[in-house]
Amino acid sequence: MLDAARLRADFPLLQRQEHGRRLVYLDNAATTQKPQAVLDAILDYYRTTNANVHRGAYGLAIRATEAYEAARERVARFLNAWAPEGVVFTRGTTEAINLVAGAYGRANLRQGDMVVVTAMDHHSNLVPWQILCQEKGAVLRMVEITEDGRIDLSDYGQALERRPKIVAFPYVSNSLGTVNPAGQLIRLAHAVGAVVVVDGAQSTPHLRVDVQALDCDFYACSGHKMLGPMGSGALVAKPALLEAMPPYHGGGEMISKVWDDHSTYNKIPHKFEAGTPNVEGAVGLAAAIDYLERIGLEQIAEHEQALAKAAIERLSQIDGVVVYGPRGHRAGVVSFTYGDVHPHDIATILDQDGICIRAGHHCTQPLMRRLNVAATARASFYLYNSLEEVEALATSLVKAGALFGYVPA
Ligand code: C6P
Repeated sequence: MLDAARLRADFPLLQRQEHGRRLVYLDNAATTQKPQAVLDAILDYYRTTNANVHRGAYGLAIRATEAYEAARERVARFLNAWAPEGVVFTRGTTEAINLVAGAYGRANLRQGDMVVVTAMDHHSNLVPWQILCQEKGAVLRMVEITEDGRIDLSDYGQALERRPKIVAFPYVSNSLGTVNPAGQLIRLAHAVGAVVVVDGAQSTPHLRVDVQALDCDFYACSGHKMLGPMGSGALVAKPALLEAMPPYHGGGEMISKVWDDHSTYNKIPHKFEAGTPNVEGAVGLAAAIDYLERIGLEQIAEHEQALAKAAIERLSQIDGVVVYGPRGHRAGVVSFTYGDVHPHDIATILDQDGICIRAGHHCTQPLMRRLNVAATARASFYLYNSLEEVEALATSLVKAGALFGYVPA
């Protein structure tokens, strides 16, 4: 396992206390904390390089543009993108998926066509497709999940028989921790001619991802879930698809020539980056990637899997606790309920012990309905978490249960 105590020292916020207690931050699927290296990169950018990009003819603006484009190349290398031009900076996964639905989907979907999503999709990979299908008179088909929280491959196969135009799924579920067999799902979807959109919000921070090996068509990710700044993220796409797509937002930077009544558009990726971009976000994201790669994505994945395994074992020993999602191979996300104690009460009580977990539907309401719960409590781990923190979670949870009359087994 990683030396979590040593890594923790890199994160200024984790040196703080909550309610007079050592901070145990277990809400990494929502957002991660930021290492000093990322904070330094952002500050350094503003101290030495800040100017608007792609516009100025002076040295400072040229250096700002270089920093921004170097960040794009860093993201491209990290995910083995087809080309840097295939990396569009966005505010995160949500905006990336909306871009695909709004630009590719609007141009290519016709009445009666089908879009396939799954019952474990985050609202960000569901609502944009709902809006698109409603607008186009297209059919939205939701693939079911199995009892143990995996995509039901037989239902997936049946959905593909209708030859959908677009298939969208999460590589890793934010509510269940399921790591979906992305390569297989993509191959099957391509075999029926579908374009595949992978929601990489929870895979990019935690697994080694190679989009060319996956051979997806669009891949969306969020910088803030991988040690980077809020409001940073990317859509990674096959350049030919981006070339053929109409723009998403109109404005400065995305144009080539503008006449009174029409415009021609810039080359990719700028065609999809209207307005002044989040340069600080891109620079910070590149620094976050440097940090992650120094540790190694394989090592991070292994570390989190060990924490999740320990958490599942430990929480399952507590009478009344139900842990959701697959056993065996999964990501560092552990969703659970404790008898009839409301997950929000669990989170509030744990907070008093300095432990931050998320409670709610995690933006996966269709999934919650299938689990027959309104909400779950969720602990999600990252490279700075430790087995001691898993133990602290369990101890605090038992204390919370006791307040509601539950006695540990
Ligand atoms: N999930 C969570 O606590 P944004 O907000 O655009 O960075 O990411 C959206 C998103 C899309 N897909 C998946 C699988 C996600 O997990 C998320 C964000 C957070 O689980 C906030 S709801």
